[in-house]
Formats: sequence, C-alpha cells, structure tokens
Amino acid sequence: MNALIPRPRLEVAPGAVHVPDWLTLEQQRQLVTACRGWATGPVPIRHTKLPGGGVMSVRTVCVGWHWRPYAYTRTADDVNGARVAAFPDWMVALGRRALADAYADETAAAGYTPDTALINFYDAQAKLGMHQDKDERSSAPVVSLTIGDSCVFRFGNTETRTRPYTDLELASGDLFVFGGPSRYAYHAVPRILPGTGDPATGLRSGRLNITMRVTGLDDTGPPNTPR
Ligand SMILES: O=C(O)CCC(=O)C(=O)O
Repeated sequence: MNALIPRPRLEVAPGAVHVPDWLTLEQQRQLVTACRGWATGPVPIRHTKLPGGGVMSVRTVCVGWHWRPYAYTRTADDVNGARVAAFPDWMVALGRRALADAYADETAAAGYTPDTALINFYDAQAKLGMHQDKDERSSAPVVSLTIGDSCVFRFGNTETRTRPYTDLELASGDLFVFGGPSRYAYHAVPRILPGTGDPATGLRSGRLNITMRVTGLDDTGPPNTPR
C-alpha cells in the first residue's frame, strides 16, 4: 500500500476521477474472497477469445451480465453456456458510494444502479490495449476498483486511441470513476508493476480490477447480439 504519503484525489479529465486508497484493507479482502468464488463458477474465469482468433492476456469473469466481444448476455455462450452469477445488492451499494465519493453528488449516486461487473485478473505479463467501453446501452459512469499489484493506467480521449492521454498509477484500494464527458474515453492498462501489492489483501500476486457498469439491458428486450 502507498498509504504513508497520502495521494490526492485527482480529476484526470472532466468526469474522470481518481480517488486513491478508497477501499479499506478489510473491504479489499472481502472483494478478493467474493471474486475467488465467482472465478470458480458458474462461469469460470477465462482468457476471453477475440473474434479475430486471438485471446486476451487478462482473465475475466463477470457478474450480472456476461460480457464477450462485443455484447452482454445472461448466459456465457462462448464459455460453458451457464447463466452468470447474480449481481449482488451489496455491490450496487458499493457502486453508489463510489459515485458519491468520486463526484460528491449524492443524487447521482442514488440513481446509479450498476447491473454488471467485469472482474479482470492480471498476472505480471497481462495488459489491456486502448479501447472504449461502449457495449453498454447506458451512458452511466463506470466505477473501477483495483486490488493487489499496482498498474500503469492510461486514460486517453474520446476521439482516438493515441495522444493526448494521461498515465497514472492505480494502486491497491484505489477507485477510478469515468462518466459524463469522459465516459467513452479510450483507456488501457499497458503495464502491471509486480510485487507492489500487499498479500494481506488475500492476493499473493497479480492485480484484480473490478469495473461496475450499467448495461441498460433487461431480460424482456430483444436478444443482445455481438456487434
Ligand atoms: O483494469 C483496468 O483498470 C481497466 C479495465 C478495463 O478497461 C475494462 O475492463 O474494460
């Protein structure tokens, strides 16, 4: 943990806010335990297959809705066909608190109901290229939590995968929220910083990232097919 020298809250771009050391150690432990459970099923954590034939280096498991490139479904048809674990109420509450603290806006927080989370596990070599989160039909903010090893997080602009962008370090317990004018900003994880996590979180190595989102989908609408 980097708790010795307090790191300031930083608005990286309009609507994109980094809140260091937001989760307590106990909350991190609880999240690690919950994620370990989800990683074993009903849909096991896996390297997502890309339509071009490649596989992502990061491993992912979802709750609420299952994400695959580039759609959300209730069942993991590209893995084992099982229905994903339900999105728990305590996680909705956590998402709301995250929004309230990042934006200092209780009204926005009360109206925020995330219904999916992508849980990414990065080993020391894993990375994620520049992309936008745009498979959701809602433009509600994305709430991102980091546990374990720190990473370099690249937060760019909404127009291109290239500069201008800001590189910042996300450490264990950090919150990052992006919404409003930054909701569709390109972002990436170019590098994990191995050995920077605190094993007291329950994670001996690697980085866990949880992004909560609002899909804007419901079970009565037309099937959500990959774009
Ligand atoms: O790991 C992170 O911090 C970012 C994850 C991400 O960009 C995603 O899941 O789309």
